[in-house]
Order: sequence, then C-alpha cells, then structure tokens
Amino acid sequence: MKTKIKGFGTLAIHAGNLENETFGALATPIYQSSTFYFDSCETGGRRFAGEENGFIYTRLGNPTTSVLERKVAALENADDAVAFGSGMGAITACLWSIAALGKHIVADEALYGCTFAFLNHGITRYGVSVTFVDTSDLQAVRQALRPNTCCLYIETPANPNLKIEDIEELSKLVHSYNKDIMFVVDNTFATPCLTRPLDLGADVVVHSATKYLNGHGDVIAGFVCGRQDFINEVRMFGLKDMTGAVLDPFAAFLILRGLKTLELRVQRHCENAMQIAEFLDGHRKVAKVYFPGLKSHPGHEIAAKQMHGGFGGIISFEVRGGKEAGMRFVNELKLITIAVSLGDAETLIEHPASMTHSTYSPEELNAAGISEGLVRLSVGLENAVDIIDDLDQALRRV
Ligand code: LCS
Repeated sequence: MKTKIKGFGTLAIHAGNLENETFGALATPIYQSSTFYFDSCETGGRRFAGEENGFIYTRLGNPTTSVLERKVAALENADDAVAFGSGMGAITACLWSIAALGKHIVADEALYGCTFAFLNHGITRYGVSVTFVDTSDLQAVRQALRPNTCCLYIETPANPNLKIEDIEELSKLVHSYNKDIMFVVDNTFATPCLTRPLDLGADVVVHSATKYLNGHGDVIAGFVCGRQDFINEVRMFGLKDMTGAVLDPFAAFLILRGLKTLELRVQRHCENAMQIAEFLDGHRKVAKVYFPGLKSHPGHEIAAKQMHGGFGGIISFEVRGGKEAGMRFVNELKLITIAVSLGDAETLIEHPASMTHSTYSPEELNAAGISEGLVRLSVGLENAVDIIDDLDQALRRV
C-alpha cells in the first residue's frame, strides 16, 4: 500500500488487497480452484514443510480468501485471521484449538443457541468441563475460575438479550488470575466498526460473518482473529484437521464486496435502531425493551464506553400479554420479515425461545434471562419511518 491509511472505512476498502494483481483487476478475482500445481515434487514438499510460501490446496489457503483474511485482521487490529464456512465452524475450530482433555471453560449464560449447545452438550462429551455464569458480574466470574480454566467465552452485546459485558475489566480479571487463559469475544453483534475487543484486552475475536460483515443475507461464513501463533494453530489444527469448515472462494468474494460498505451500513443500522428502540420504549403495548443505547439498559454505561459510534442494530423486546401476544404481533407484521439471522438489509424478526435459542431448556432460558415472550428485531437498512409504521400497525392489532 502506498499511503499510510487509518480510517475504518478506508481499511475496509483497501487493507489486504492484492498488489500487482496479474491483470490489474480492481475487484479481487475469485480463484475458484481447489488445488494449486507445483513446478516440481521438491516445491510441493517445501510448501508442505512450510519452507516456501505459496498455495497448496484451498482448505489450507486460497488467494481470494487470503485477501479477505488480511482485511478482516486489519479491521479487528489482529495479527491475522482465518476464514471459515460458517460462524459455528469458526467458533468450534477456535475452541477445539484452545481446550483439551481435563480443561475448563467459563462462558456467559446468554449465547447464540448453537454456541450454547456446543459448550453445553458438545465439547463436554470429550472431557472438557464448562461453567456458565453471568459474566457481567465480575465476582461470579472470579468465583468460576479454576486452575485448569483455559478460556473465558462471551458475546457482547449478547444474542438475544443484548446483555453487555465489560471487555476491559474481564480481561484484567482473568489475566491477573492466569495470563494463559484465552479470552474469546464473539464480536458478531458489535462488529469491529463499533468495538475492537483485542484493543480492550481480549485474546481472540470470533465472528459469524453471515451477519453484518457480509451484510447481504447471501453467505454463511465465520472468522477467528488473533495473535499469529494462535491463528496458525487454528488454521493448521482447528480448520485443517478438526472441522474442515473451509470458506468457499466465491463466498469470500461476496464478503469482500460486502465489506466495502460495512461502515456505511453499520451507521445506518445504528441510527435506525436508536429511533426504533425509542419508539418501542414509549409504546404502551410494549412491556420491556432491551437495547444498550437506552439509558434504562443496565449495560448502557459500559456500552457507551466500549462501543464507538452507535449501539448496534439489534433490539429485543416483550409485548404486553406475554408469548401469545408477542406471536400475534409478529404474525401481523407486513414489511418486516419473520426469519432468523440478522445484520441484513431487510428488517428481520424472530422468537428466540422457539427458534434461535430452542437449544436451551426452559430452565436454561430462565437462568440466562431470555424470557418466553422475547422477540428479537434485526433492524435493517430501510427508512426508519416505514419500519416504525409497520411495528405500530401490528402493535395496534394486538
Ligand atoms: N455467533 C453469533 C452471535 C450468532 O448470532 C451466530 C448465528 C453464530 C455465532 C453462528 O454463526 P453461523 O454459523 O450461523 O454463521 N446466529 C444466528 C441467529 O441469531 N439467527 O440465525 C443464526
């Protein structure tokens, strides 16, 4: 790169791009090739031995995907990043790379349902123990740490109840207990546009890039970002040997395309969400709104400190009358689409207890502060006034 560039929007467009691309293509080409030929047997051997740079096989690396990995690493201020074929591929490869027989993980109670499932009844089958605590309570985290604890795992804002945890304080706490504990933050909801966990003391960032990073609802993908030695381990063990959850080069191309507008999109998601949260908060048919931008949110002050430029685009809320009223309201929506996933241009709504978080038992939902009647709104890029009109007409019908 010729000039030193720092702005987030500039990095999202320029960081990591190929220099001296063969034909001078402006957009990164799609290297849709599973394998790469060697000019001799010896060259192949040297590449496998790590003695020579160059591509081997797309599960181990691909030119299109490498551009994307460098770009996402730059956005997260990480040494390096590995791309995956899904967020769950990234999360499981990350945790397989950290944990081992006899080790212990501390995780927050409120997590995306499949992450919870992996920690609750997946990795525990293989001799790893997991303690779920409310990680916004530092005392509870301190009490959960053990000599064999290898990882602290959180999402902030958390899916689906937008709970906020203090990344800086948690980092100080776990690293003063044991500097080798890997503090992993799922940054899917905040995106590096709003929060950079590694700058606040986390060791690893994971993403479902299916959401805001791609932003167009047409790709399933994930990332692990962190220090070089750990990323090498995630690539050569977590990805290559344990999950094989490689990202397809065409999907990498789509995410590169999406990232060009990440900053613009996130700004709009945040502005829309703030207006909509205020509308819902003042509506007599709404019992409770969970949005970190509202002063009434218990994590508001921490969110204001660690999220820069907005509070994200996800709002959860409870309609007066509980689950039945909530379901009736959702079914009355016209513009807003009933679908899981989030971070897309379209405003999406879902019911966590029966959909994204149906991996939790009723008792586990209760312990995690996810009520039966909670609905989760992923605020899209439409005009806020139209989203509000739709919410209003549906609320009037309840
Ligand atoms: N982390 C978070 C915070 C997520 O919300 C999700 C997916 C994942 C990881 C897993 O990523 P994936 O493998 O799907 O790319 N969350 C979803 C949700 O809330 N609705 O549908 C999927």
